[in-house]
Amino acid sequence: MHLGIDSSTQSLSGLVIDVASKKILAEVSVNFGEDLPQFHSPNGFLPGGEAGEVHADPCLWLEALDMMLQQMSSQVDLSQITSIGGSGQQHGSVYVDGSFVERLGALDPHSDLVTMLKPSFTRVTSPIWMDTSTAAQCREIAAAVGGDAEVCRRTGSNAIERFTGPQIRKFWQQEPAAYERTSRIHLVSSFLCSVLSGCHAPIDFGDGAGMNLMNLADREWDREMLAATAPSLAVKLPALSAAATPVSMIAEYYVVKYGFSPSCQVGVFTGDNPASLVGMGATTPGQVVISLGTSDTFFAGMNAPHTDPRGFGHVFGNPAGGYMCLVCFRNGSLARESLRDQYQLDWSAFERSGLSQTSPMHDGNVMLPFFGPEITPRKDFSQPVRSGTESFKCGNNPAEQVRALLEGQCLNIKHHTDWIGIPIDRILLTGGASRNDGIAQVVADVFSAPVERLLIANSAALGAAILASVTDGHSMTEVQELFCQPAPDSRIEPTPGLTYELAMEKYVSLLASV
Ligand code: ADP
Ligand code: XUL
Repeated sequence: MHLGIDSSTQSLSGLVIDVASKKILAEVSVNFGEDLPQFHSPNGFLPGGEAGEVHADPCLWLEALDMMLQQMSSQVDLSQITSIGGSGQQHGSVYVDGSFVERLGALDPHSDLVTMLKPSFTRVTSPIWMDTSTAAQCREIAAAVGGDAEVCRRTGSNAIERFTGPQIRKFWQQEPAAYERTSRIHLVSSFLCSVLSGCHAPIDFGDGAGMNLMNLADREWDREMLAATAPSLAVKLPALSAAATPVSMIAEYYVVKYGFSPSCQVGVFTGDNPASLVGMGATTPGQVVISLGTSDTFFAGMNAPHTDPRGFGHVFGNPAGGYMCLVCFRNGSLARESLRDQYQLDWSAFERSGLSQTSPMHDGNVMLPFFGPEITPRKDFSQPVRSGTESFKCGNNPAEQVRALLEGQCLNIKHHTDWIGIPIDRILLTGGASRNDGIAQVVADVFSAPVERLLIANSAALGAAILASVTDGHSMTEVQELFCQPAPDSRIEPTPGLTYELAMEKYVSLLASV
């Protein structure tokens, strides 16, 4: 049996798989807001941050880990777990002093993780991926190494506000003494892996690439990026390693407290998106995942580490080897909800029945589908831009607006992921809006590729459990075949003979005109 742990923005979940019986044996989730109200973080972070700062209390993640394991121990016999894998929200960082590793080596099963580890934090709160407070540091880092294109060439992404390097630079600038006292800077993933294994764990190539510090081609810390970020950084960073590489046996604390076997192995954790790629069964290039959540995210496996010439996309290490791309679109469900509410519609207007009132590329109408600032492309939109018939431009017919919004969103994703250069065989759709067959049909049509949805919703935790099985010697592909199955009747084929080439030309020229 293998345990996968995913520590995401709003919850920490555990999922147990059994390869022999091909079954998911247990799933437990601790919701940070509901289950741990004492941390005053209803959405997993501390509200009220100023100037774009979004931080979380790292003690919250420790308490959630204890709570999840406690609940899990009443559902499964944890002595049967042979290995643990994991993932964490990307980019977030945890800062500890030299006492951390001694404390890890002496965890007392009669106490709890927060009480024992809290004194070692040198930065009381952890910046997370929603933080946008480091624009100045991004500019400074890029200038020091020769511009954003050079940062992207080295690390796979331009200098990005939420990425860990700019966050570390800000900490060094604002709290130099606390930075000095910091002996190790972990990501959320490597922090939790350390806490379970009782020693400093490495950062994997997937999550490490989300820091603007790792050289993508060498898979080592990039000396110039480190020098441009903060002094003496090399000695404060964990080692880099492939995800699922064995780190150590689980610490005795968990053996005594929760009944784990002393021989249970802990493997190197990764980021939630690389873990999702594994859990969706989409690690092989040619398959792509589109997640239609609060924002929309596109990610896919890639062989070579070529980067986005427009500078919007990111390249990370793929836990299966090679690379993966990730592109985020801010106006995802938020834009679909804005349009729905503006016209007082419900989701049925976005279903096939609603869309059947119009035809694809209806009257040649095109919409830039942005209700607020967008990151891909980076532009401060405040409302959609429309081109087409007068009636459409006036926003008259709700059915026309819904179709143009969905087509515009898909055209925008397709256009901004064209640099990946891999023909798409299959699209795996996930996230809250993926259950909508109308939206799924538009995705299939615009991309001219079949769309499938998977049986399991928590793909990061499943990916973490699959990585745990790899730590224990299983083949990733074989375990993916057992667990990453499409839901029955979930496949949607592109409409025969339909092509969006002309619509794409119109979309790109409308985008260029604003
Ligand atoms: P996140 O994980 O980013 O918080 P989810 O993946 O859970 O978000 O997606 C939530 C969103 O899914 C909601 O905000 C809502 O807009 C959208 N959604 C839910 N049901 C439907 C539906 N039937 N059709 C379209 N969108 C939907
Ligand atoms: C990716 C990103 C988020 C976080 C949280 O770059 O910032 O997807 O990983 O899920």
